[in-house]
Amino acid sequence: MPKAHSDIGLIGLAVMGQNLALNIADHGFQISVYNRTVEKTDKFVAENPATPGGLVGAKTLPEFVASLAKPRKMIILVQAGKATDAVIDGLVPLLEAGDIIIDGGNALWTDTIRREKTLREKGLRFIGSGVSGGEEGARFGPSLMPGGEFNAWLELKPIWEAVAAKVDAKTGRPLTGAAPGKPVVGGVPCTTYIGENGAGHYVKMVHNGIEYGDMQMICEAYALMQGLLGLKPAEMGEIFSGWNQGALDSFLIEITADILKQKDPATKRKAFVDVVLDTAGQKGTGKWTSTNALDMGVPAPTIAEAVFARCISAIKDERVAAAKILKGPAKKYRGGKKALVQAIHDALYCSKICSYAQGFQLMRTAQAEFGWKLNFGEIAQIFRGGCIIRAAFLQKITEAYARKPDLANLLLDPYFNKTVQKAQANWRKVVSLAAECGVPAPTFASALAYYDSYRSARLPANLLQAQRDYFGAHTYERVDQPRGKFFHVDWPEPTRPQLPA
Ligand code: NBP
Repeated sequence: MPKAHSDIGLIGLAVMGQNLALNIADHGFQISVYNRTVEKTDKFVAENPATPGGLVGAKTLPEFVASLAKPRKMIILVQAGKATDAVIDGLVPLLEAGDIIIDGGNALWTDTIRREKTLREKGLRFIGSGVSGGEEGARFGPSLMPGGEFNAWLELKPIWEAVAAKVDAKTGRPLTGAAPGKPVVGGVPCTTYIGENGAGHYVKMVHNGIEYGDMQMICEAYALMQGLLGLKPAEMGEIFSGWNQGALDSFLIEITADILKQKDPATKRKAFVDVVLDTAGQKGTGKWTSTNALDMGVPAPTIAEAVFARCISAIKDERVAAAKILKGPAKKYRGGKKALVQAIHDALYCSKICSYAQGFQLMRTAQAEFGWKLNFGEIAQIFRGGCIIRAAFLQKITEAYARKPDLANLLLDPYFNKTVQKAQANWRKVVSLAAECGVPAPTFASALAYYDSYRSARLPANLLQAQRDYFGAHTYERVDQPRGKFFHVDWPEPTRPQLPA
């Protein structure tokens, strides 16, 4: 017998909405669903008649709102931006004080701050929740990053904890159900309260920026094995499978191994990866992360490099034309395979540490900027399952923040410090070889420059500031005077070319 009122509702029945609704219903919650195009709702409900919690289809927004238990909880999973505002505008006149709207889309965190404030002024509660893991995650356990009013989170918590991915409390390894699609019993849910207003969507954005970095770094490892050693995809697939048993154990390494071993379904002979066109798109969250890093003045060059790598991949025709004109070095790698494969592994791991250090620096600065109180150990913990960047390595980040919750930079933690020290010779060798042999490795090189800059007590910015003082009277501080005291030199007028009389 269906309940008179559903436990929760969901608006937006595209791929994410359908999967999350089924996940929620699998956990015994009755869920009302609504979609702007009514046929999608009818089809979805008809195709899924027997979920444990039950699906209730609503043809109109008033019908949808009336079907929910009070205080009403409703998830929006529509296209981020204008569509989200349109849905909120449609809902507001139908709601009562205390009702909770949850935006699970990839919203820009400043939009979430704006929406939370506007709705709070109307007596409504708003949660902006990052939902990570794509459609598979939404269906069988995503990583969920909710931000908003804390008491609204407490009401959502039982549902969010039930549907989130679960990991083993000790090892941090993702847990799976007894059979495919069966809910996981026990384990730690990959969700936690992130902070007020836009905090959840901010953390989701940085998560995506980190994901851009991880993906590009893996591509560089592949390009180096191919370019320096001439390895074939299947052999690289085996190497990645081996790496997946160690420090690099992660979802992205695992799928990379599978992809490299895959044959082209069309020709059945060629490696699949060899027939895929080398142009990649970018949907915005990587760009948002990089733009925000620039806005806040936080160095996150490796994440930005990963976005630029996609941009340069996208200008395929230009690259093909340039390849005929611009020549690279003649040098070839002549050393052994095993040692270089290990060096590439180490370069990947060190670069990954730097990329995560940058992502966590961003969140650290944002919490001061936006008045949030973020728990970085918990954030790393909820990335361990459900999401694309899930990795054994995240356990090390959680441990680092447990040792020192106010850690200034991940690189300063003893584990990461020692790891990089041990592996840096290999990292440097790989970046040098890449440059000498002309194989582009932008994130590896950028991460190494970040590491060397961060560990430099003195950078050449002294000269830079002197230049700024020369041409723009920007002033400079002195090494022998307290910080905050500014000086200026009356520089001579720069010599200008004499115009003929
Ligand atoms: P889309 O982002 O493709 O959005 C399609 C949905 O938005 C449909 O239900 C559509 O209704 C609805 N919609 C639009 Br478009 N304009 C609307 C409007 N003005 N009023 C009401 N509904 C409107 O769906 P998705 O890929 O499932 O993603 C949903 C959200 O989840 C997005 O914010 C996305 O960024 C985020 N996300 C996606 C993924 C992923 O892997 N796809 C992962 C993580 C997060 P219609 O059927 O009537 O056109």
